[in-house]
This record gives sequence, structure tokens and C-alpha cells, in this order.
Amino acid sequence: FEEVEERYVEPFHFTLDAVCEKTGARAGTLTTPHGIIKTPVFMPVGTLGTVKSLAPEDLAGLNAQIILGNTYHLYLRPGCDVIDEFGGLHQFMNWDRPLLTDSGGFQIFSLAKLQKMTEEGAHFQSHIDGSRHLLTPEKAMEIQVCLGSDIAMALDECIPYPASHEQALESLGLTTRWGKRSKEAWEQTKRPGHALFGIVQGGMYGDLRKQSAEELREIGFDGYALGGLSVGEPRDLMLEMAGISLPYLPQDRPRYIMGVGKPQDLVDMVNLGADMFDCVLPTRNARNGQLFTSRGPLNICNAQHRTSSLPVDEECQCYTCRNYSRAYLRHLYMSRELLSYRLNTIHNIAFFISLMEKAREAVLANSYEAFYKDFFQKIETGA
Ligand code: PRF
Ligand code: ZN
Repeated sequence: FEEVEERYVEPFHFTLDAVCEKTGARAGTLTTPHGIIKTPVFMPVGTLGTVKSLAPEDLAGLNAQIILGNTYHLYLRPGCDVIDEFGGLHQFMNWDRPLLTDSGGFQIFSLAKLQKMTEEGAHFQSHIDGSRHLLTPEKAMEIQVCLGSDIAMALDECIPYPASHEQALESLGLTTRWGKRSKEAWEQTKRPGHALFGIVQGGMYGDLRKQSAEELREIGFDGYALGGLSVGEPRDLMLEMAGISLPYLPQDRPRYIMGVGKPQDLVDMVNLGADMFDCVLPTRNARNGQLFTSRGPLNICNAQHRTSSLPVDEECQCYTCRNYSRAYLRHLYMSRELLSYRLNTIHNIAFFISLMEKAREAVLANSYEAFYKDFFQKIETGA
């Protein structure tokens, strides 16, 4: 005899709380089965079911509203059967707030060996043991349902930069067809209230970005992401592509920029009307001793911090900045102490999260333009 708990789950939805009158900046609220998310939002990356060096309690303390997991990694290790035993990734990793999972296409593109894209799906060899796999749109949905993602991503193909118009056109066609198959499979298996986002591709071609956005809109997703950005192109081109793509997406759906970027990129993307971001920069760079501050980045290994009693960022209220000096953090880093990873990551994540909180406050106060100017003035001049 099994007791089944029937619980009412609110449908996934997005409401706009404010739109800046002068810029395109938006403040919104996303409702998911694991709670609401206030946007703009930065989502820390927890590829393997952990944001490296932090426990879920730390993330909650940092006001992380949602974190990311990866289909590709979790499917290969520990495997869906393991996570299924626990009823999903939330229970497995002890995280009770919303989770978003990437579909795997991009990770195959960047990590796996011998990848080959066919109409059927992405053929690849595991970067762990060389075993062969085929990730179809249907399989990507099955895995994300098993993981229990509040927000799942359609399977897409991300092309390298530079790529020809012809190559980009062919690839976006595949992304559209995979998007349609993703949606059909999702509709048959999804749990109530869970969302599926489509991913706009099209390389660095405005006409193709428009075409991709329109084709995805036709299919109809709960939200839309911009993929294929920050793949080696100049920053201006990245912003130009975002500026071209975003107006073709529905106003009343969340917009997510995948794998972007520096603090300056986030502030610019919000300006263009983006709502959600993820990037490994704050976590990865923390482990390499680079700390983000309102006056620009700081390398903690630098000799100038050897005896400094200053916090990393005087404007930051995080646990690291409230309790530790630059000199101590430098010492931990130079000694390769494990606490270095944790304290640095706490600060960098706090910096990205609070940046988006400030952006949201500015939109709500109808002062995003002033926030934007002030932010760039400080971070670029260090004054
Ligand atoms: N597609 C997917 N995930 C991604 C990307 C993409 O294009 C990017 C590109 N910046 C990061 N993560 N599915
Ligand atoms: Zn701090």
C-alpha cells in the first residue's frame, strides 16, 4: 500500500512587476513548484548537483533563489537511476528551492569527445570513461523529468564562433526541430507546474536570430533563452545579437541569457530586457583567486594584499567581507587551503546575486538608467 500525496501545484507563470520607462529593463516574478523567483536573477551553477565548495544552506544564506544543474553531467554520473531512487535532484542534493537544468547539447559541444550531431540527436563519447551515448530531444526531456527540474531546457545545438551564415542557418533549423520534439515529449511527461524553455540560436547573424526566435515562439515555450552567446565573439557583437533577438521574444515570458557573463555583461543585458543569467565565472574565478568587486576585479594573490586589513569589497555585506581581511584570504589562497575556495566563492556569488537585487530595486524605483551609469562609472574607473 502506497500513500500518494496529491498536492495542488500552481501553474508555472511569469508576471512583470515593472518595466523601466527609459531602458528595456524589467523586474518580474516567476512562480515554480519550489517557490517564486524575483527577476532579474543570477543563478549559481551547480553542474554536478553542488555549487562547488558550498552547501545548500550557504546558498540559501546568500539569497540564491534558484541554481543550475546539468543533464549531461548528472546523466553520466551518478546516473538517473540513482537520482530517481531519491525522487529527484532536489532530495538527492538537499536543495528545496527552484532548480533549472541545461539540456546537455552545449556541454556535449564543449566537453564530450567525438560528438556528431544528426537529425536524431547528439552522438557523443563520455568525457569520463569514453562510453558512447545518444542524446535525443526525447531523452533530454526524460532525464530532466527524472531530475525534477522546475525549469527544463529544450535540446539545442550551439555552434562555434566564427561560423558561416550557411552553417548557422542549417544549425538553427536543427535547433528548431529539436525544440519541437522537446516540447512534444515534455508535454507528455512533465510534472504539473514545471516549465520548459526554448533556446534561440542563429550564430552572429541578425536575420537568423530573428528567424530562430520566431520559430520557437510558434512552438510556444514557457520561457525563452538566448544560446550561442559568449562563445568567443567580441563583447559588442554579443550585445548586438542580444539586442536584436530580445525584441522578437514575447514580452510576457521570462528571457534567459545562457552562460553570460561578467558583471558588466549582466548589467548591459538587463538594460536590453533580459531576466535570468547563469555563469561559471563567479564560482570558477573564486577558485582561481579572482574576486569581483564594485570597483572591478581583484586578484587575491597580488602582493599588494599581503598585509591588507581591508575586506574584499567595502560595499559588500557577505560573510567573507564581514569577517576576513584581504591578507588572510591571500594567505589561504597562497597556501591552497580548502577554506580559500569556500570564502572566495561565498563572496563572488554574493556579489553577483546582490548586483541583480540592486538592478531589480532600480527597475522598481524607475531609476535603472542612473543605476547603470553609476555601476559602470565605479567598475571602470575604480573610483
Ligand atoms: N546552449 C545551451 N546551454 C548553454 C549555451 C547554449 O548555447 C551557452 C552559450 N553561452 C551556455 N550554456 N543549451
Ligand atoms: Zn563579500
